[in-house]
Amino acid sequence: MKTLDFEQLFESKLANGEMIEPKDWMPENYRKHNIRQISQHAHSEIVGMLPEGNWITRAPSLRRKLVLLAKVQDEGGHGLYLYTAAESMGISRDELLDALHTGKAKYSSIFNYPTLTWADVPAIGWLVDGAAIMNQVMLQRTSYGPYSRAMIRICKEESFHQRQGYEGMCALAFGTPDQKKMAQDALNRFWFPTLMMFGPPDKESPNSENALKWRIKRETNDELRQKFVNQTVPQIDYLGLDYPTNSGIKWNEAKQEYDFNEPDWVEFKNVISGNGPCNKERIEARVKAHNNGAWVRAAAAAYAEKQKQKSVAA
Ligand code: BYC
Repeated sequence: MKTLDFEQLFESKLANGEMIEPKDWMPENYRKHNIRQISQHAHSEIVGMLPEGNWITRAPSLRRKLVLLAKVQDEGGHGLYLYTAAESMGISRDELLDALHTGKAKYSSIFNYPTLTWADVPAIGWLVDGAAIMNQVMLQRTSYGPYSRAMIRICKEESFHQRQGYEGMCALAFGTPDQKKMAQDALNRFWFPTLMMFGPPDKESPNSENALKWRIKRETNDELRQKFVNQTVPQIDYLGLDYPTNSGIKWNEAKQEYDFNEPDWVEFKNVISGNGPCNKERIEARVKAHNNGAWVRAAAAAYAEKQKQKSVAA
């Protein structure tokens, strides 16, 4: 087949809502776009383990410790599914991790903020996992098969994460006055960084046009941000917490949705350029974990080689 025929086949698959699979022909820019997004997503999962992992030893009860441990492990698993999906596009795990460790690849801005009190753990489950699901539900129908299938599995686990977070917020918000104060403080600090997770406003989002054309994304950054606010404000009301200062949250009767203030996009640009409160600390922790894990990778590779030799000999 000529390239033109391949291209027509690719376009017709997209038009018919069919998945693009690893062995299918695809435009080079489609491949690069997916590698960028899927790997950024994978990096977000494994860097996202750090701020919460920090609280495992200090969880207030055995039950909370078990749940948090399971959640953080799930995130490691999500990273693995996503790295594997990215690798199916012809890039190696080493190249992907090297890009993270040298600061070439991005990961979600949210994980460059510190977790200062225990209330930040349920707030992350509620808000951060809530925002992640809002985005990921659409990604279950993304056009690249391995990414779509990874997202279906991840979404199931993220739903559990979101619920455990909200349940933890209920325990604090309906607890003692000091616990309620902690919950309020966590909401105040995480509100705007969570809104940033959806990416810059549509008019300043260079990747959205191709992402929508290729059905990698099916909804825009602004559409998802609005959906998230509409879903989350009634949850704040139920908790009996105040809206964060300067959030501008107000019901708009005509539009049947909540108005809200945009986050500080200058702060966002700073954070994704490596200058957020915890960027340096996060990358240092990742590089240290990677170096400490060298012996595990070497042992796994030696075992795999031995198994291969055995099967050739048999
Ligand atoms: N943080 O053109 P745009 C999770 C970058 S966490 C950092 O709109 P796009 C979890 C963007 O990469 C959630 N960088 O880009 C939860 C681009 O730069 P490059 C992780 C960001 O790709 C709990 C530039 O800004 N989820 O799951 O169309 C615990 C312009 O943006 C951010 C995903 O990654 C950001 N917030 O849209 C543990 C979902 N926003 O690459 C883990 C998959 C934008 O051109 N990703 N940038 O240099 C996506 O859906 C999209 O990539 C985004 C951005 C909506 C994030």
